[in-house]
Amino acid sequence: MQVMWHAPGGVSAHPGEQEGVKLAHGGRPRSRQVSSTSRAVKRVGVVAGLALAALVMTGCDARDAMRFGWPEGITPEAKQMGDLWTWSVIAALIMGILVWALIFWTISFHRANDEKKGVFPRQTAYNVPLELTYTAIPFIIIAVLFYFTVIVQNDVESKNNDSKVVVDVTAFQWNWKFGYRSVIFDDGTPRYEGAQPGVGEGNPFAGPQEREMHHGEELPFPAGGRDDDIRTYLRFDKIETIGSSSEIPILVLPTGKRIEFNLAAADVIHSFWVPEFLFKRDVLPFPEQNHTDNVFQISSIDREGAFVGRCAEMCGTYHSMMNFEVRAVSPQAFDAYIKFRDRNPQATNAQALEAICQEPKSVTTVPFDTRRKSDGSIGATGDPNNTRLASCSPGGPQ
Ligand SMILES: [Cu+2]
Repeated sequence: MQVMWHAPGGVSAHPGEQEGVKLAHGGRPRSRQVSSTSRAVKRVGVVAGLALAALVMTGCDARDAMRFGWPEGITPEAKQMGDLWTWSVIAALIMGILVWALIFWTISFHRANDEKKGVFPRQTAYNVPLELTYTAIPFIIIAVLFYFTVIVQNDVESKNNDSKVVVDVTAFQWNWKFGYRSVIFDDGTPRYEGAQPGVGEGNPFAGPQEREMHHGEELPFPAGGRDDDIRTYLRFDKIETIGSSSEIPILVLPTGKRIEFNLAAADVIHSFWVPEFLFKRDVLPFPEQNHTDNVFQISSIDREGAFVGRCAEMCGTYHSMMNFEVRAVSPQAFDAYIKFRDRNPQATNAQALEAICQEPKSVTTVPFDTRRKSDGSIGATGDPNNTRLASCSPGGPQ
């Protein structure tokens, strides 16, 4: 129903027709109004110019700027997601600019002036074509976004039996364990099978006694106080890399190969996140009972390098330091790495990395001090103003 103004006596009247309204508001001469409008337009121009200058002068190149804050993806799936994000933001910006333009057009060129002042504006309700148009357009926008989202999501979640490397990822408070379940070598030598039934040596999921020993006080036991023997979903492999308070676990992976990740948590819910994969997935204890899809694949890592990995689910005291590193190396170097570790079960991951001429320690993040009763200094020789562990060497060859 169209809203009408009614005079107290029941006689319909436009407010402007009532005496005194015009006088009460006064009014500026038309010339002054035009000059103030052009001033407003100029101001908008200056602000837009400054915003553009800020963008250009911050030193981002165009491709950085077009990612709108996202990291550069290093997998085909990440690139698809990055493109979806970029185009979604562009669509949102076009819509935003259109709306801003309409707002500024209205407030600049449809201000009350002497002629219009006090006159009830023309009403445009019940314009059926217009209403149908602005109902239909958002539906079309949603449908297009939905279509491309589903296409990309299906690709990101797709799995096949073609993985060349299968990795078991185990998250625990507050670190990571990576095991190689199977590897198909690049050089054609027989497939490596590394799965080990049962609890392997170096089990990081020790019972309450060991936890007490390490931390100086008993901690609440996670996973509902269940014992180790019930956590049969946990995977153990011959070659494993376990993070500790003095070493960041480095997950070595080959470039250009399909890789499968199997996720499981030993205690509470964590989340496996490599920002450059533009992907994270929750890591749950008892994944089957919790009805989670704990397996995902990437079709390849497109370049060599070190990429930080993080826990993205608030999982307790040291959640923020629960980091790891993905080290992408050439397929040949990866073959050599697996063979070295297979032949030298006592060797550390750092030694294996050195053996393939890789920086033995993480270069993207550093370990953390787990001691609760810290006096602020790291070890006897530590610098209280530098909280980094003395034993770690960030940086190194990139
Ligand atoms: Cu966590």
